[in-house]
Amino acid sequence: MPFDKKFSESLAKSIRIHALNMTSSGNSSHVASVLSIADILSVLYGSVLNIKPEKPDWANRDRFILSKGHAGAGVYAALAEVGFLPISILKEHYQNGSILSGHVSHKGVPGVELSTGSLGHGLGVACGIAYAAKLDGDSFRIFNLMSDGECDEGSNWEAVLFASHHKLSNVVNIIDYNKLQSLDSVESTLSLEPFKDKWEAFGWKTIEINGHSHQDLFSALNSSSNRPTCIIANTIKGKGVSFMENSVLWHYRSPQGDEFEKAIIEVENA
Ligand SMILES: Cc1ncc(C[n+]2csc(CCOP(=O)(O)OP(=O)(O)O)c2C)c(N)n1
Repeated sequence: MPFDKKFSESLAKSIRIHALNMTSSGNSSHVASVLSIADILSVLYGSVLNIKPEKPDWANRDRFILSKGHAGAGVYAALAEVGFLPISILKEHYQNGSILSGHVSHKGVPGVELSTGSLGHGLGVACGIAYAAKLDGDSFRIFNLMSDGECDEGSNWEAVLFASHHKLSNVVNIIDYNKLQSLDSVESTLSLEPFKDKWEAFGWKTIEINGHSHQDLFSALNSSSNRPTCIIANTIKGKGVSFMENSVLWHYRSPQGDEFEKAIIEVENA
């Protein structure tokens, strides 16, 4: 099926609007971290992942892991938009007793493969699933979405070696390269550059793209190789809301009152 860019961009807009509503009504953090990956989630859930909402545990489904689990609101929104969850449940996000916790949880939530939040674990699990799938002769793919700050965790680099050694061609790792962490820039915290060269040196096919271009994302996510693939997606933290873009303030701040209203209007009119 040809890629439907209009559908994909409209899905990303819905994810952004849900994320603003969820973080505002739950008074929770990480809205900018979700806005950063809304386009990536939209292309994955809307056009790439081979999944069946009516059969969330279907054995041959593609696996998706959100390793930057603090952006869980985005995954819940995407799952609701494609039919795994009722849209109405999103208003329970971050409320007492809700299954939709702030950091993404698989407990009772169809479509979520792994609970995350402690950074640095998604890629290792993805590579383990990929290795088992290869041994079993399974054909599904495993996608992991991690943050740039998360690359400071040493556990990832063990997984990177492992995937390359075992030629895990069924793994696609996407890095949300928004250049910001929670309190400062990536560059001043622990520099990653030359980033692409590092992944290449570890034996991964590495593609660098604009992480807000749906067409580029679709092409990169569908590219094949006999090696594991890493997609460095250049993104803007807070993308879509002018006063949240490239600002560390919005890692923890929750959109309330006028700020919430202004943010919704900007995303709706984009
Ligand atoms: C192991 C671990 N250490 C610290 C934290 C606290 N923490 C939450 S988000 C974050 C960093 C945010 O920056 P980044 O990982 O680049 O994510 P993004 O900017 O995409 O939100 C940190 C340190 C954590 N979740 N896990």
